[in-house]
Amino acid sequence: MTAARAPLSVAGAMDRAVALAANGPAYGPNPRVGCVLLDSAGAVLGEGWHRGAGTAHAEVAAIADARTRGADVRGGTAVVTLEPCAHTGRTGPCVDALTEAGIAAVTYAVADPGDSSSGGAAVLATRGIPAMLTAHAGASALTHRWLTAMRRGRPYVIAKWAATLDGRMAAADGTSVWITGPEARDHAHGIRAEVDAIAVGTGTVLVDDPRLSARPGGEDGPHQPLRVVIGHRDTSGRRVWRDSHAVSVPSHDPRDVLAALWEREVRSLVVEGGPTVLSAFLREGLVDEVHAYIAPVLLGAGPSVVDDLGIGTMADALRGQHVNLQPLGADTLIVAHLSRGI
Ligand code: AOF
Ligand code: ZN
Repeated sequence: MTAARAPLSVAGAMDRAVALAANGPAYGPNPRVGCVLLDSAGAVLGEGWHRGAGTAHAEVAAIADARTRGADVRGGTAVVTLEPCAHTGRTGPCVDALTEAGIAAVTYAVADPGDSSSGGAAVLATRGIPAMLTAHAGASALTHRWLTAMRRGRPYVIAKWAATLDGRMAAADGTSVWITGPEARDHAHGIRAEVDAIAVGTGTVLVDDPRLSARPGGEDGPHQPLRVVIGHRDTSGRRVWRDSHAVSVPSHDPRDVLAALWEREVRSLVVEGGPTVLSAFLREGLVDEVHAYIAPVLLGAGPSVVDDLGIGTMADALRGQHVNLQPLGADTLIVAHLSRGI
């Protein structure tokens, strides 16, 4: 027998919906969404979250959960982290599922920015179901990358590098392995496992022959990002091409890269180097987030992480905001947002 849970306020249910949403995958074309269905006394009737593109949306999952519990959701309130969708995509409109289930009111935390999917709250209102937007910091944080991508019409871009204290990515002789330690490298693999694609230039492929796989904890994870090689040089036979989950974009214009990836439903991208590719994205203002893994190492010579960005004076410097520091073994990860986008 399960113990009866204490009734939830709508705010408490939203906290719960955010926690449920976090169970979904961070990668993929769809956002992470969670939903809790409450009766008028605040008892939980059903809960659900979105498990990725092609699967049930959170609202439909919560209605199905209520059904398996034998709960009657008619007259209930749906508390959902994203505005219910009004479109038929891979699945049907959630506004219809909620209406047919007899839900009487909806509270959501983030408006849907999609061209076809948005407008759900207005549709519900015309059906006599009030749908109220109540912002929630956790829901915004969970959807930040996806929302930025949707609003910009291009993948969310993370520029990642590992460097010495003096900003160098390799020694004068070109050796670059093991600048940072195992904790930093493992963390970077965790980030790879959360995104849709990883890009490097042909130079990096030719010099380092990277696998570009996501190996959190040292093992290939269940989700592998698309491997992207930017540039014109021939890299055939290298490890990136070991299977078909890789693509070449023969251009030096980052906009071409982002357009090609958007077509493939890539919504998040990590750009890992080398300096030419990183600099091109930075110069064009196409980096949303920088992940700099800094090792307590000095080289004094060797290539810098980025080349000339066309910045001649301090007033034009690119400045990070919302900076976060994370110690990783002997190294430090600095995360800085270059644009908020939303
Ligand atoms: C919701 N609840 O759980 C999700 C929503 O291709 P589809 O049918 O999966 O639709 C994807 C779009 O629907 C997605 O881009 C977003 O606008 C919305 N996702 N909506 O009400 C959910 N995942
Ligand atoms: Zn939906």
